[in-house]
Amino acid sequence: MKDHISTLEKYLTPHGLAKLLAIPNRDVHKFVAKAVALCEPMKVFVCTDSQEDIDYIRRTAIARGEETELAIDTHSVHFDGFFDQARDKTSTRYLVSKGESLGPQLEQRDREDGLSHIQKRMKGSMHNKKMIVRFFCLGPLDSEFSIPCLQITDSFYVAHSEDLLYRSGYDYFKRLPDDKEIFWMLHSSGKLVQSVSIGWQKRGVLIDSLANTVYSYNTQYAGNTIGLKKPALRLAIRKANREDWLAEHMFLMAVHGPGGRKTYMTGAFPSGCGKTSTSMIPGATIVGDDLSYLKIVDGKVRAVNVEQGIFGIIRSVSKKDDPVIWEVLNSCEPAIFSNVLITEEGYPHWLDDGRVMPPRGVNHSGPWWIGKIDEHGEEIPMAHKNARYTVNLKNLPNLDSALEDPHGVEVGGIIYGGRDADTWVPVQQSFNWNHGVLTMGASLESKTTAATLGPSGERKFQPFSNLDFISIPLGQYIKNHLKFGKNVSKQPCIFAVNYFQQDENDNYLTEKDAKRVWLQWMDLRIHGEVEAIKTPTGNIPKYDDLQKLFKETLSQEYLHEDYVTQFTIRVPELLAKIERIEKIYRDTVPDAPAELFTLLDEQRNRLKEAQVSFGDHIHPEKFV
Ligand code: SPV
Ligand code: MN
Repeated sequence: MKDHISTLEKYLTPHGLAKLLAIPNRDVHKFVAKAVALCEPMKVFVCTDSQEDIDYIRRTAIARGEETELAIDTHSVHFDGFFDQARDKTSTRYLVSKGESLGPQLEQRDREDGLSHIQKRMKGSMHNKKMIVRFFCLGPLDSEFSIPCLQITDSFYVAHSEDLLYRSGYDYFKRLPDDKEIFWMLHSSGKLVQSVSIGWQKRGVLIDSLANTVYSYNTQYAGNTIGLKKPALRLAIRKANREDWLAEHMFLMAVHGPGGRKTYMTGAFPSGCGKTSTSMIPGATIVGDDLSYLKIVDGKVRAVNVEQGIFGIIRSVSKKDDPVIWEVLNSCEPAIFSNVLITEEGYPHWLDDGRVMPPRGVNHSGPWWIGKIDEHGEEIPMAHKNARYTVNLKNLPNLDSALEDPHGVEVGGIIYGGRDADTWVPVQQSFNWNHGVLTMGASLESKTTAATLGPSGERKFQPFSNLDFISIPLGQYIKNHLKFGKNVSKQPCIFAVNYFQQDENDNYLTEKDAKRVWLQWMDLRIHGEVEAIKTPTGNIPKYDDLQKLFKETLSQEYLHEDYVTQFTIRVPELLAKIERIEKIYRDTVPDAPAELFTLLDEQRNRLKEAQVSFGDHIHPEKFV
């Protein structure tokens, strides 16, 4: 104890130390003491919930050049290094004890070896820098969902982003009971040149689940560095596994149905597949766009948004398709833009924003002009495909009133969706909980996107849209979902959607705003107000119901021929998908539940029977 205090006295000012010691939890003092001894910062800033401290963070991010103010002075831009533009999956590893294995799906490293590697990488990493110590709460404050989280970073951009994204928790930490579990995050950007982290070849995100700690170094990209986002999700999945609840990569929103009723739905989509745009769709209200905790309370599933802001993909955000966020991003409400193009006049532009492309500006490659090429002779786009915006949810006019409800909201429906060119129909409902969990959640595939490093457009197994963050053996994770369903008296309905169906010429088969109709149909199904057609893979809408909903929701005519094309059951493609999924589970998931294989087999038999009667591509009304 004494040792920790003397270490802290060496690095903190008396004022900083007083702020830290006002939090009685000794583990907090210990963690900070270990971090300063390792990273050896020049100074330490302990951030409370006060406006003064929070303003200091933003001001310093700008003063140090980690962010630049834009024409609208509440807006700023941050650039990550050219090779540090997305989540790095291969450098993200779970530390495992000797003899432990999380299965072949997850990158792992021996714990002892990993911890000594961290010592090497982070030793002295904050020389000449200021360390920031911040306190947050994941989930609403003072709720059974709350998880306190301490973040240490040397990036004022990271600390500033977290202000917009998370609930400040300094006072909350002061009143924590001694035995409350805390998540711990330590981040250093490493060496900076012109405020950009240059050590990307030696970057890493190491997850030490045993100590509830995540270390991140030599990177600035938010997906690797914002401890409360994906690093904390990985720890939360372990915690949920121990405590029988679910930590998910899911939005949370309310669909507004007939008579003004609200039906809350969660949705799991891989990064870059329409999750954020669905969560803030016109006509609905948003609780969160990325992370949800789900618990069983009085036999019902209740959920909260882990966050209170959005770190959203800005590519394709346009006035026409995304009016809500467009307005927010063009208002004076605080926003951080990252890896966009900034014009000479100080305005952000991004890919597919529906405007004329500026001929020059500054982007993640430095000064940019049309035709600029990289070292391989490839043309550098005007902005990165994974460019982002960071805003607080309270600035959204369609924010749902339940964001801070400590009891969460009751979940009526759960949606799974991926970037799927040729198998699933635009919307279908599972026959029951287990069928949804196993043939939809556990069977999800999606094409890769710019949200992670590596090639885009490759079809990949993406169970529950959560594979990148699952920190327990996959079979165990699936069993937890089955058990969760068994323990609720009122199971939410499970749906699968597909916004990315394509024809043989790669044209998309559905318009972007059709999502609104699929959501309204799900609401009617949850309340038992429309019938459905039972196909081999799930229950699909009837044409008449969709025609009515297209008229009511979008004032559009919905052609019967479009319905037929979109809802055709593509048997060979669906059979091939079952083969792919089954093989992955048989070959690489030794603890997969037996029921998974049974349900996949039943689905295959239903598809084969239908094929015998109706052929390969089956008109949806053949199943009436
Ligand atoms: C995602 O990629 O799923 C995101 C952004 O939500 S990141 O912070 O990179 O995880
Ligand atoms: Mn995400």
